Amino acid sequence: MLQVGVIGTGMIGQDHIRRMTSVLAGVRVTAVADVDTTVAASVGARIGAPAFETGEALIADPSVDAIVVCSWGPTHEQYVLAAIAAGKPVFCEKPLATTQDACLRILDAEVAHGSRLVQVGYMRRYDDAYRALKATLGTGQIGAPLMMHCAHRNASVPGFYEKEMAITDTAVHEIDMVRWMFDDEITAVRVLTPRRSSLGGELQDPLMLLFELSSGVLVDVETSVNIRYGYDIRGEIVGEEGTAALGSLSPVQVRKAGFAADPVPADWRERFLRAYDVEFQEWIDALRAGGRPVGPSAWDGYAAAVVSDAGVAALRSGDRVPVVLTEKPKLYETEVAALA
Ligand code: NAD
Ligand code: ISE
Repeated sequence: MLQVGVIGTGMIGQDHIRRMTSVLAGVRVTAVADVDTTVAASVGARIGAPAFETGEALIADPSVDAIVVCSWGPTHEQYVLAAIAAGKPVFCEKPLATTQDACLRILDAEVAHGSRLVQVGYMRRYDDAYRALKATLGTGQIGAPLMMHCAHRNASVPGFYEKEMAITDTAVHEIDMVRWMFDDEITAVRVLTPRRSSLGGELQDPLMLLFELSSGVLVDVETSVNIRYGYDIRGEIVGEEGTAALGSLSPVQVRKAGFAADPVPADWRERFLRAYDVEFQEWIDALRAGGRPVGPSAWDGYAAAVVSDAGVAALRSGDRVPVVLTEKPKLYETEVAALA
């Protein structure tokens, strides 16, 4: 049984605790921590796990074999570094850290440790629809890929959400997905700002991002975070001989009064429910089998942060901003993600 401590017991922390306590096999949540100690105490009481005063105390506790970090992005670095220093595996929700310099410090610490400990929560790699899209691309039936059109739509976002977050918090999922989908790196980013939706108040929403890949493939991503009608994730690859797109997720379509309707999920919890389950079960199984994570690595977290930083620079300047990655440490060449 893998004994897990969860740092950050907000929305996604509670959702991951629910899946680790009621859905998945081979895992037990043995500790929780949150800067909001009242929330941590109440979540801990619900599952019979102690709430620690600090994340560092949780990481050091012998009842914790592995750590899940679900606190706010700017706090990820300190907990991931503390987990590496303790030699314990750590699953960190996205983003790995909020700056590329912080990600580099994590890479350095993991490389110094000598083997992988870190996995980043880029769950689209575990989604049935994205996996089927990647498999279809791999068969060659649509020919060589030329472009991909993506949309990332949220019904609404909290008041503290700022325009850069459409890149660093939202489109960062497409950044990781695209690198994985095409086994390629993004080499430059442009960001266009269409007419502003009145539903987002002062927020510059939507945005249109354009990624260039080293193969020449172009990917456009629309982020609309006040779309109201639901949580809608779209993706279509255009190949030389055909196209392939994420399909409808609903097993039922209602036809009534002259309309045919597919339900749209309310939020990420509903849309990626199964992807999160598969992501965590594979993480748990990998740790129990060999002690090392095999999913999205600290390198993937770093690469996403560099592209995301370039996106923010492109948004501010209106220019095309090149993406420059540091040399990939050997550790991430040899410990290849099993999900390639
Ligand atoms: P949230 O605000 O609901 O929860 C975050 C929790 O972290 C809060 O309870 C807060 O008190 C706690 N926290 C803040 N600083 C802390 C610190 N220093 N130490 C311990 N706890 C601290 O936010 P959320 O929506 O659950 O998001 C949390 C993380 O998960 C973010 O990094 C976010 O990007 C990520 N996330 C990922 C997905 C996904 O689809 N993979 C979806 C939502 C959120
Ligand atoms: C949130 O943090 C997520 O990761 C969701 O998947 C994304 O759709 C949303 O825009 C983010 O705020």
